[in-house]
Amino acid sequence: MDRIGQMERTVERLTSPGRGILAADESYPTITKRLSDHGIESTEENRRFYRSLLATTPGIGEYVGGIIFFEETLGQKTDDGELIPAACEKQDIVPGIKVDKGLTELPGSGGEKVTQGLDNLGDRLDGYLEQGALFTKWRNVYEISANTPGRQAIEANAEVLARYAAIAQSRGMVPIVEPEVLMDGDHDIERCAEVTEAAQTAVFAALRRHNVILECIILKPNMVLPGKSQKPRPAPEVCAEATLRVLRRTVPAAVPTINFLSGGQTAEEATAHLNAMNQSDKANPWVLSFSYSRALQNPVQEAWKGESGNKEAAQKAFLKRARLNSLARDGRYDPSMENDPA
Ligand code: 5MM
Repeated sequence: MDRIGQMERTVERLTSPGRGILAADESYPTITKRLSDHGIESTEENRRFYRSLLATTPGIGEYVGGIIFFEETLGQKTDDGELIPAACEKQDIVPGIKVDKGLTELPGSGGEKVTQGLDNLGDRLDGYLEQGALFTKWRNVYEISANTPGRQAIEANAEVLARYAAIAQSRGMVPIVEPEVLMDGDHDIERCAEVTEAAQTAVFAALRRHNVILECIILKPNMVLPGKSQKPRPAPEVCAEATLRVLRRTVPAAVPTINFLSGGQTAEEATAHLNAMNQSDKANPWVLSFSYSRALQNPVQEAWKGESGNKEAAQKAFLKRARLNSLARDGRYDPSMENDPA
């Protein structure tokens, strides 16, 4: 299969009915924080056990079409001695890989950040492909304050994101393009909309500049929400309409799918917001699905607690959360379903 055919096939698998993406690609500092929130130590064995538990959850392939991993996981094995990417394929789940190297200061910006990781990226991708990864992820971060993000940070981040996407596509790997406007702060929903629109506009201009094939990307944006400390929270329909308004203004119809990040929302909020978007009466040209990390994994870590005896309970919690988000992907979720047994 040629490069474009390979990417089309991957997009088809990732967008197949009822499915979304699990982000299990936390770098060492992030996974350490996530696990320690549940009293679990981040040892290599705990990370292997945990990510293998996710990938081998019986039946999870019905709701999850792809899992984004951190590079350590691609070489780790399940309890049955099978490489984790191979175990994913058995459930028809496409293995993916986070390829950015985190944030660094953007000189001249007064302290804003830009994502790094372009050096030797092509060579790294060749290795990940050999290990079974068929898609990639790169995340940009935009922090809202009275005067950030500035134009320099918006443009510099868009440029690296587009260069990454072009390199991934040169290897036949589908790039997840993730510009994340953070939820931290006390800004209102309109300010989030304004910044998200500016970031997306710059990203799509840069993708065009670098001849990225829009039909073979996955967009992973934030939802448009008020800052975390704003209370009370607006109704799901308000967030859904604000998010869709920005996306309709900025995202070409050629993009096949938009898989949202959860960004610190509770598991229930992230599901309700996705559901409200899929219930909107205006037609959208893209699939609207999920690529959550915390909103899928928090209940799993809560059930697991780092104890191997809790594996089955943890897998049940994962299956339940993934099923509810699968329903939300089709606008068929109702909060009363939260009380259904796992
Ligand atoms: C925003 O983070 C991404 C989505 O996760 P949430 O749904 O929890 O917002 C996530 O894929 C993130 O990129 C990974 O957890 C990796 O983070 P680090 O900071 O380790 O690169």
